[in-house]
Amino acid sequence: MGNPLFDALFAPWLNSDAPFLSLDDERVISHRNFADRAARIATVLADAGVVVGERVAVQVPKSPDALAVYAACVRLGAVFLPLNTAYTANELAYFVGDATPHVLLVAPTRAADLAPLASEHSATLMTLGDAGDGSLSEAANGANPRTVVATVGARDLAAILYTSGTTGRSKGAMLTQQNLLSNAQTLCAAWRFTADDVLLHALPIFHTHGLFVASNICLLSGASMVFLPGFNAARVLSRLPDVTTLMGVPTFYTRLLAESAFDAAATAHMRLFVSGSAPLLAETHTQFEARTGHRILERYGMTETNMNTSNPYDGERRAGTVGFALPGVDLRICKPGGEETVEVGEVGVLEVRGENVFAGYWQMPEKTAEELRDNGFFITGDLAREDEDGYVHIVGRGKDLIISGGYNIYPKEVEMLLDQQAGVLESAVVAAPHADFGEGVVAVLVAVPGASIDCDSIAESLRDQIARFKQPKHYAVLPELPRNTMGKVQKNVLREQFSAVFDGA
Ligand code: MCA
Ligand code: AMP
Repeated sequence: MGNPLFDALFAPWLNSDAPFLSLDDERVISHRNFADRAARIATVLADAGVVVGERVAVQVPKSPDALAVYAACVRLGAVFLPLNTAYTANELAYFVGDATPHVLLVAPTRAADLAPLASEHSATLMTLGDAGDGSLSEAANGANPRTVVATVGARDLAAILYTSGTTGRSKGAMLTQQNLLSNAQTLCAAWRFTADDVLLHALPIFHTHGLFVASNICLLSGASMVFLPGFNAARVLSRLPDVTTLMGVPTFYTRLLAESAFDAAATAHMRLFVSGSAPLLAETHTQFEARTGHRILERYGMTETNMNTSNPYDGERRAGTVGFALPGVDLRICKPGGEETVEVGEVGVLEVRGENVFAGYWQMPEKTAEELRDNGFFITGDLAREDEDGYVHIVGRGKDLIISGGYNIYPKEVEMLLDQQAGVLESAVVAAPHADFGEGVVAVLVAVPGASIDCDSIAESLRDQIARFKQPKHYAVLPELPRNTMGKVQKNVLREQFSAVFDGA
């Protein structure tokens, strides 16, 4: 059995002095030193009682140690459960209650706030900061590196990543060792990653994009990373000479294009730019090529599936499309509500099947059954069409989802909070085009008869309840919501009505 992920991602480099992470302060951590740190962290987690299959929930700032916690979990056969650092205590309560992790690892600044939650669910609370601080870090400094590698199978869980649900309840996508490994292998080959590559890593490491797509590919190929704490256009520009590849959400590319120094000369040495997590406007693709001479490679994926499609490395990278199904991924476009496929050129619901597709939602068999068919096809909820050359176009979403700067927001979750606010009878949350984030959140409110609505105090009250990126960036009050004859709110009408609120943003 062994430990497939450990054997492929970590074992080959245990004794390598080649650089792995080059940091913002120009410190460089070798593969050997990273592995050693991960092995010490594994000892601390094992001493805390973490065994195969236990969840380790992690909400910490990006740092080499934070990535080493993932490596430690793989060594232990534990289930890594990363959480967006923007989530509030309120949001964390749900994840911890649902996943019942053995360890809850948080930033030192949040320890006091979250201690009651950890104790309520009998989780061991540990802390990890981004400057070598925190109880986990201190314990790891004094721990021996763990030499044992847990034996797990390809079908065993390696990670749970929560994705928001249409009903407002987040679902934990269970990802197996094989899901992660097969996708990393496929992407490494498709995008030609080798040990000579250096990836500029400016994404967060709590979502699929920065964690699995970016980091797993580098680990598998032996490539190194310039590992920045977050995206800052000037910082990215200054480190560009040190790298060969960049992966980002579309906002990275629009922000880089706003920098006049970002041009053909600055990017002449680059091998590859990859975009995903949200639609890249064809216009951005075209502008990028005109400015730099590079064609961005756009790909498409989901938390539940890792990556499904990609534009070709060789061959035409077609603007406004997500390319073709990756090797090993079966893709079909079905008529809504069934399994009958549409004709070429027609829009339908995209379904995918393959080793990349997750094992189901954590403790939600009904939700799993709704979205994962018995024959292995996963219903993505994205609307797509295939053109005559086989390129897949994502044309919309069947699910009521907003994607802002690459982060997902389910309107229902925000509407449920808005509906509880003083004076609010009902609400509708929609997206409006936003030049920086792609889509921005708009809240449309209707007042209880006779009551008035104070949007500023509502915005204030949402502050501690949901992550900042989910909070409406624009509020409007209407006498009533537009409805169709069935009584359903016509969100398309609202989208149209508020389509210009972020003009100039
Ligand atoms: C920050 N803010 C946001 C966002 N980010 N609001 C909406 N959407 C966002 N994405 C808020 C901040 O809290 C702040 O609010 C204000 O907007 C301005 O923040 P700013 O400093 O401009 O933001 P930033 O720190 O520069 O971050 C923008 C970012 C970041 C770099 C685009 O959001 C980011 O790294 N996004 C990547 C997300 C990602 O990795 N997605 C992959 C998911 P205030 O001023 O009021 O406090 S995985 C996935 O989707 C699938 C599987 C896939 O295919 O990859
Ligand atoms: P997540 O829940 O974070 O896994 O987000 C997955 C969703 O992001 C997909 O279902 C798509 O709606 C969207 N997405 C990811 N990549 C792309 C892309 N290249 N173009 C359009 N939508 C994308």
